[in-house]
Amino acid sequence: MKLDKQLIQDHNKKLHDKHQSGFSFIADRLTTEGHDVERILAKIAALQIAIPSWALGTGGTRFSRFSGGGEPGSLEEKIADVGLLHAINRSSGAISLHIPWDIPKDAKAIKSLAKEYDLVFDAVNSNTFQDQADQELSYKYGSLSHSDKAVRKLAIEHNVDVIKHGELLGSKALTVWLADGTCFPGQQNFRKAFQRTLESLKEIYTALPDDWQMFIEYKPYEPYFYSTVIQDWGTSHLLASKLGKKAYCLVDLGHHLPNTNIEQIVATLMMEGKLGGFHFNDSKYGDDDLTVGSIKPYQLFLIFNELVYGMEDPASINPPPAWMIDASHNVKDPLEDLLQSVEAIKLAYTQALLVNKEELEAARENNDATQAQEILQHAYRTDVRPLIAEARRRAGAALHPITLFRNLNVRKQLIQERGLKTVSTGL
Ligand code: LRH
Ligand code: MN
Repeated sequence: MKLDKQLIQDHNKKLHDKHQSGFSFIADRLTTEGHDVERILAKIAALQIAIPSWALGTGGTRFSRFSGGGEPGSLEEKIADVGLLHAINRSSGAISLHIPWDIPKDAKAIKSLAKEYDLVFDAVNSNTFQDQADQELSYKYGSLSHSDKAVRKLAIEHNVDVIKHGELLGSKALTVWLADGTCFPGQQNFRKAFQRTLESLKEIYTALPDDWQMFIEYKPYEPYFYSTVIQDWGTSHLLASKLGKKAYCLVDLGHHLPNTNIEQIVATLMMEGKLGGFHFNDSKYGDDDLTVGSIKPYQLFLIFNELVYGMEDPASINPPPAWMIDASHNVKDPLEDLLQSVEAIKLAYTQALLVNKEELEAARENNDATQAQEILQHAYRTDVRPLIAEARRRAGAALHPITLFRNLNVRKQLIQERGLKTVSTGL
């Protein structure tokens, strides 16, 4: 469904006065505090978040899945939905595909369709955590780490195949997440599993085009519940360091044991120049894949505080990270959930841009924890929503995405177009 720009202008006109007073209030305050509001607005607009192709339908758990209707039943419809999000917030200008869930039958046609919606393709994701219908050898006991060389070969060939699909679409990165692991003590030789995974990744690494990156995503558990071969940032960093300069670590916020200090991991990986990118989501307990910023918004701010520190550090050796969402929608409308997630990422980023880094460094050098918290939370407690809305308005997007999405009855229109029963490939 293509969104008529006039509908966005009409929406913004209705909200203009309320927005203008909120924006001039915060702009004046920040200018008084010495901030360059125009520089901040430019940085907000430049932050583009990639939308996962596997999270445009209703997610589910092993217990149930309650479809909301009007879901995209093809890659073309998925691109249309991401295009709709991008038209509404001009902040979702990329789509991250998962292979084989979203194999482009005609890559050229898919690439030009995405262009129509002003979308590019971010990292492509391989899948060696499911057996395909016609697959002879199973990934039940692993893929790149499997004890059987033939299974490892199959998984390597799949990843090389995914790179080829990505090249045809203009993608520049491969994300490798391995479910490989065990459910019981003694089930696997940890050393052999690591070595086999490294040897397999080396073969995939040689197939990477020169200007590509490989993102190694770690996860402590699920689908296996005793050990996971690539369980934490240290293992991912070890592999990325042994593979070479095109290999990086991918931080999925939901892939950390409770109370893990993720902002410290981000600072360390950035310091090492090995932070490749993110799968943004939020969680209360496990890999819950909830709306970004819905459970731990302060942690997200602290993560962006470390990111901004690294990105503004002239001596930083870390390339610009890949910004991607990885979520699953069990109770919210998938598109509303994604609009809220993009907003939460921009909120945390903008608040982090407001941190007075000189004063914070001075407080830290003086071991003044109280002053350090005052400085951090002054930025965190600043309502930056009018700034993000203004950046959207200037980009021709909606001042309030959720309000526009609902006023236009987008889901109702999608159900009329696609019906109630369409199922979207993915989680
Ligand atoms: C694993 C994961 C990985 C994807 C999958 C959809 O939990 O985060 O990034 O491949 O979700
Ligand atoms: Mn992920």
